[in-house]
This record gives sequence, C-alpha cells and structure tokens, in this order.
Amino acid sequence: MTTTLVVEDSPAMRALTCDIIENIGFKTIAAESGEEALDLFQKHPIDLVVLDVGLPGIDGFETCRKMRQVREDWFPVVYLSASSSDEYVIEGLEAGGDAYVNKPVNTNVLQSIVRAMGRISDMKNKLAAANAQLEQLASIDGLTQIPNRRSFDDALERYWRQAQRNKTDLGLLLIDVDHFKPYNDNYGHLQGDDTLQQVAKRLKSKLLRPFDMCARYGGEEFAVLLPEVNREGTLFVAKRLLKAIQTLAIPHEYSTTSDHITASIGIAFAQSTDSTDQLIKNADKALYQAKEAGRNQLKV
Ligand code: GH3
Ligand code: MG
Ligand code: MG
Ligand code: MG
Ligand code: MG
Repeated sequence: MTTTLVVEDSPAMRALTCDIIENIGFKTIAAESGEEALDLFQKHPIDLVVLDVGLPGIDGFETCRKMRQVREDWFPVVYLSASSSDEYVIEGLEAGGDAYVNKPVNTNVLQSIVRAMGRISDMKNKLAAANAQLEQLASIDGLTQIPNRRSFDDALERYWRQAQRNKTDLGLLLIDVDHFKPYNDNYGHLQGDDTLQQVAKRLKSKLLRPFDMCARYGGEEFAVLLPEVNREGTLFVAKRLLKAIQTLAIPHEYSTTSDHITASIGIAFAQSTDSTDQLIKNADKALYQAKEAGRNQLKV
C-alpha cells in the first residue's frame, strides 16, 4: 500500500487532506511542520509526499529540497498552495516537487493527482526490485550458483584495499581441478558440469565465516578469499579444502594422480604485494608449482 506523508500546519486541513487521500486507499502519516516531516520521513518508508507550501518554520519548498538531499531514490512530491502564481509553481518544481495543487483543494483533483503520482511511484518500486534482481543474477555463476568472476574481482579489490589500509591479513587460494580435461572427454560434459557443481557446493560448505568468499574463477578453477586469517590459518583452510574435494570421492579413472577427483591449490598473501594483479600472479605461480609437484597438493 502506498504510504503518503501529509504535511499541513492547519489541523482542520490536515485532517481533511488525510481523509481525501485515505479515500483512494492510501495510508497516511501526518506532520504539522517541515521539521516534523523531515523527522518522520527518515523513520518511515514514505512513498509519496503531499506538502503544504505555507508552513510556520521552513516552508514547503525548503522541506522538499531537504528531503531530496536526504533520499537518493525518487518519490513524488505534490504541493498544496494557496498561491497559484507562476513564479511559485516554477520555484516549487525547481525545488524538486512534481505536481502543484491549488488551495482550496478540490477533492477530485487532489485524488486524481495523488493517484497518478502513486502509479509512477509503484512503477519506480517495481523497477528498483527488478534492478536488484538483475544485480543479483549478474553476480552469481549460473552453473554452480556461487559468486562469479565479476563478484570475485569486485571483492578482491575491496578486500585487498582493506587489508592494506588496516594492515590485516588476506589470503588468496586458487583452486584448480586436476586432470579435468580427460574427465570431461571420458565422462562427458554433463557429468563434468555435475562434478563442478559438487565441488563448488563442497568448497562453500567448508568456509564457515561470513566474509570468506568462494567464487568460480573460470572453467574448472575456483578462488577463495580469506580476510583476516593469518598464514597458518590460511594453510589450515587450504588443507581442509583439498581434503574436502578428495572425500567427495568422485571417481576419476583417467586421472594419473588419483582414482578420484582432486584439486591443486596455489596460495598467496596480500601483505607483500603492491597490487591485486601481483597477488593473483603469486597464487598462479604457486598453483603451477603444485601441479608440477604432482597435483592434489598446495603450494605457497
Ligand atoms: P590440470 O590438472 O593441469 O589442471 O589439467 P586439466 O585437464 O584440468 O586442465 P585443462 O586446462 O587442460 O582443462 C580444463 C578443462 O576444464 C577443459 C574444459 O573442457 C573443462 N571445463 C572448463 N569449464 C567447464 C565447464 O563449465 N563444464 C565442464 N563440463 N567442463 C569445463
Ligand atoms: Mg499552511
Ligand atoms: Mg585450469
Ligand atoms: Mg585443471
Ligand atoms: Mg592445465
């Protein structure tokens, strides 16, 4: 339901205006001054504002300007004013208002305008919800339902800067499934997809802290960020993840490393790096060494 904030200093007009608006099925909250309106406005989810221009403290135009400063998202503001001069109308709209209704108020006119503004407000809310949903979709990997490369890159930048600023630890693990090409070639792509899903789910389930992040970095590669975990802790987590993948016990007859799906992990730490690129490169190098050394192991 649309919630309307009605700002009017005259008690009789305030009651009447609220009645008129409630009669079209909107909920109202009333304020008797601009100051009170600004206060209520921050405490309640207001969809629409009906604002008297002549008010005892700050006037309606100033109240509107201040509301626009406080809230980032748009919402309709309808003025009620005894003055119908062009200058007033222009000043009010320039101050951020969307419609201007003359007093004495004609009930039908006010209802029509408030209803029309309510429609625009509804549309805005729908768009905002759709946007939030898209944002969510754009950050999740479709196959594994964990954060995708884009989210990982964002998080890496944020976490890296935070670690540098606060001089805290940040560990990065690059996890690459071993001999996954022969797995795909022999078991088929669908089975390969299924295995990637299982690996992602298992990795995610082994990270217990809310700020740890596990993302799909690329094809059969995953990346884990561990903020505020020291070197020892990071190695401990990496070992746990290696074991967790192994104990999924997914058969892999064509691996020269094991009878089951395994992975190799390259680890790097943010402190000694001067960019996120360098951090990634270090983890990449370590991953290469883990592969060279026989796979199913970790290297720093
Ligand atoms: P290594 O042990 O050196 O990592 O060998 P590998 O075979 O795992 O490495 P390589 O890079 O040669 O092969 C990776 C394979 O991962 C190739 C590709 O077919 C497969 N792959 C990448 N993305 C997906 C995916 O989304 N689904 C499936 N099923 N397979 C994928
Ligand atoms: Mg007044
Ligand atoms: Mg790979
Ligand atoms: Mg691989
Ligand atoms: Mg390879």
